[in-house]
Amino acid sequence: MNAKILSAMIGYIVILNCANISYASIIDQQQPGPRNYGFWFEKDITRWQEFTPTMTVLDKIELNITRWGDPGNVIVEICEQQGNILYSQIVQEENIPKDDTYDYTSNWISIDIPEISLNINIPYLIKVNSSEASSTVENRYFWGGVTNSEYTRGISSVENSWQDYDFCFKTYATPEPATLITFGLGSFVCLRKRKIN
Ligand SMILES: [Ca+2]
Repeated sequence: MNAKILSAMIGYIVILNCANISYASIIDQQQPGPRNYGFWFEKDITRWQEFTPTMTVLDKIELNITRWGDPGNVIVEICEQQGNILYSQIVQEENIPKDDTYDYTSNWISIDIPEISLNINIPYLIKVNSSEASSTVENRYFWGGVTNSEYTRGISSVENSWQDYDFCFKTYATPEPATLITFGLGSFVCLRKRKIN
């Protein structure tokens, strides 16, 4: 048997077997920073960042958050543009590192999402607010972001006054096994055709 065909067949079998295991998710959309400005949020002040996925299975997001004092828990939502909430999670205050120095030290907080399906090339929103009103500046959350951001697949909630600002975020998606199987079959057929020709 031709070595190329044999190796393609082995690759095909490996890919088929891989379809039965779970894949590590990879970053789809992001404004990774570094943060150079942030906006505070509280119970009645919600901030949002728009993103437009290129992959369908969203399974994690990360947000760049600064916490001063004890501002309550963070409420994170993934929403459709029309407002429908696809997913909502409360992140407990104690799971968000505190900036004791009040110098806007920020951290990436990670929110695992039980896989939800998104439509590619359709914009969605990540919305953030908190469970408590921020009565003093010493007890407040800030979502870090970037001025003159080059992320072009979405705008932020402060777009009207801060054009080209985007909040720092990362969306993670799981590659779909079907895509890999199709790729595997395609490679096999291509190599076979090459041999026949
Ligand atoms: Ca943008």
